Amino acid sequence: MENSFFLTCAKQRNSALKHWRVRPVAVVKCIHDDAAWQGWQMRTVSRPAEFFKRPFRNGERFILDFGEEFVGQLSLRLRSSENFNDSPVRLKLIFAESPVEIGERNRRYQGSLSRAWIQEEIVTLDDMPQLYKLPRVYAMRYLYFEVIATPGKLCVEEIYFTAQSAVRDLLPPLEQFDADEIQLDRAAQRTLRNCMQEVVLDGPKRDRRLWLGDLRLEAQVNAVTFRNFDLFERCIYLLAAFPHANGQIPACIFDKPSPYGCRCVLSDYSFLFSDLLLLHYQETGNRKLLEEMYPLAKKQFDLFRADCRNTFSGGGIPKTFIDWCNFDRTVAGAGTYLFSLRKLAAIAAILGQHSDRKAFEREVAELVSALRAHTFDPGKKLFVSGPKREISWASQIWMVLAETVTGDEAKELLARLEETPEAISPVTPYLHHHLLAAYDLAGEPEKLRRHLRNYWGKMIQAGMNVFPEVFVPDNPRLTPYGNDPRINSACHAWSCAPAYFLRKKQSGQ
Ligand code: RAM
Repeated sequence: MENSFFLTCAKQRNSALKHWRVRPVAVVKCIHDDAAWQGWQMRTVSRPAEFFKRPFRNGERFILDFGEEFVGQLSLRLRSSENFNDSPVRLKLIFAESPVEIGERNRRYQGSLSRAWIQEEIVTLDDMPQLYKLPRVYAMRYLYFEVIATPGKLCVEEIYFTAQSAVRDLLPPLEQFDADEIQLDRAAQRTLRNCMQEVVLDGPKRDRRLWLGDLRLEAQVNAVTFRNFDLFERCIYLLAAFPHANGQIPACIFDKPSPYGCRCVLSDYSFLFSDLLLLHYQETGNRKLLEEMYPLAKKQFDLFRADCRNTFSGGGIPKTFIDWCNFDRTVAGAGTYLFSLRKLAAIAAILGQHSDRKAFEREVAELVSALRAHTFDPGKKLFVSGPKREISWASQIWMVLAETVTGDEAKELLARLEETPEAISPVTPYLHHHLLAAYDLAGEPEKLRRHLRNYWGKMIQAGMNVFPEVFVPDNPRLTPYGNDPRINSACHAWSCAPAYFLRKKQSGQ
């Protein structure tokens, strides 16, 4: 049942968007190149001003590069070369975040999500000349433009994109940033900016939803960059407004045409709500919000307390996300519970709920000993998960974040991981963000910096100007959704870690 008070609070938060006009910076060609990321790269062939001096015939096509990714709407000012319009104009348009979406436009779609996410349109326009604004909002850097049919020849007088976001300008770099860090920071800010719409979207191309787990990482980056806390409060209220019948927060919210909760739940996201609240309180001092949300945050643990205890008897917490790959999530899931329970105890302390705080702290201590006793393999000196005693980066990362191991022990655990090639590696920047957080908490600033430069730096080297949903450097076509990388989201806000870790003061420094 929806909570109308929270919904009203959400609506009271400012969600106005800023709009600005951007124009193409180059005419480019899409070239197949095995050495390029996903097999495609764009090469500049001319400048738009010169290129548009000539008219276009039936079947002609071109690609425009807007220089960086934006989210917004496209406008076309068109006319036919002689004003004799004996038929409509028909165009095919493809809006692309990455070259692969244009390079493989004719390939049969093999993704497992709806192909309606692919940003392509057939547009038929009567009555030349005209200025036409496409009604849909797209996320794009590149525009593919094909003249399917035109009366006479088609003249392109103007093409522009009206970009939109809750924030517009990126912050200048910090003084100490070197050239690589400036690029990492800008791409991270741009990623978050593009996703900051009326709510914070996971990705502006796909799924265009407000996801709870994503929001927590985005809130960290917002705190060191745009500091638009109204938007984040709006998102917190929306998530809280649509609990499931058992009290669990939905994993995501659809905000249009009017907000509603998703049927899907992810228990790790539900626990992490407490960390999101704590950060928001620390940044804004909004105690009222913390008080309003406390019962809901607490409820998430009541729902899974018994499952978490079952971690030690062959069970575990159901439906956790952790990362996009196939692996045993039991230990990592318990880690998210424990990490978040510590945050809930901190909230209880702030709110003066002392008997709650004591109970949570007791539970934390019990869990730490049980996890160490039952899931730490003394021979391997690593945490092992599930009946097959799987070793994954996710388990170790969450055991460090949950402070099951601390100090030198945490450092050694993370170092040992690097020497364990069979450990299942992270797939998404979401889990890589948590690896950076684990390095930070363990007091390993050098490793943090190195990993940030290696992993996110490779995205920049691959030609990206925003950070994607999944990134495995030696598997460019990897997608969690079938077998078609065009469906991946190339601008995904859970990937904007660099701005946070470069701008925040690191522990141990
Ligand atoms: C996908 C999106 C989203 C994430 C969920 C679990 O739909 O990538 O960002 O939170 O999965």
